[in-house]
Amino acid sequence: MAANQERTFIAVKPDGVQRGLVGEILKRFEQKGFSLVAMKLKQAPKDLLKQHYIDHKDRPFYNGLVEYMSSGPVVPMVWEGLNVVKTGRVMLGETNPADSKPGTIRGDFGIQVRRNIIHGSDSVESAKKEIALWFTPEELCDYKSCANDWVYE
Ligand code: IDP
Ligand code: MG
Repeated sequence: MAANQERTFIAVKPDGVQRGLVGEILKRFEQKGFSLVAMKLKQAPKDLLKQHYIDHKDRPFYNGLVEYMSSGPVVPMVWEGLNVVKTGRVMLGETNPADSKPGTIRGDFGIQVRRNIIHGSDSVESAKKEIALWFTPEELCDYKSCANDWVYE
């Protein structure tokens, strides 16, 4: 896999969808230069959300997190580009919006950790797992963005 074909899983959470932030979030990833590989609007079943957050199953906030994530539709997406996992996390900000700098998505649009607008994979390995959990292989579009010739040297 070429380095600039790294992929990450990003999802606008129910609060981000309800607050009309889908376009703003798409805009930030597009303007950065990353390529959109897949996207949908989905009312996620609880089983899927429990699996998505399985690493947190023993945390006190696990059940509340699954309730929050199932409280409305989410917008799961796959983005591609050089270091997109790490850079995506920087663009999101810290887990708690209160600790997130202005200029980040959580820093600009959120206040509380339980309403932090957006999910992003924390490693290439978890990105692979999350993409496989939320999308079928047919839903992932393989194409080269014409902008890549200008985004990368
Ligand atoms: P991340 O989303 O920045 O990767 P994680 O630690 O993986 O953060 O936690 C997953 C999600 O669980 C967070 O995005 C947030 O929605 C929720 N969460 C994390 N910590 C807390 C907490 O202390 N109380 C309530 N919810 C939390
Ligand atoms: Mg996480």
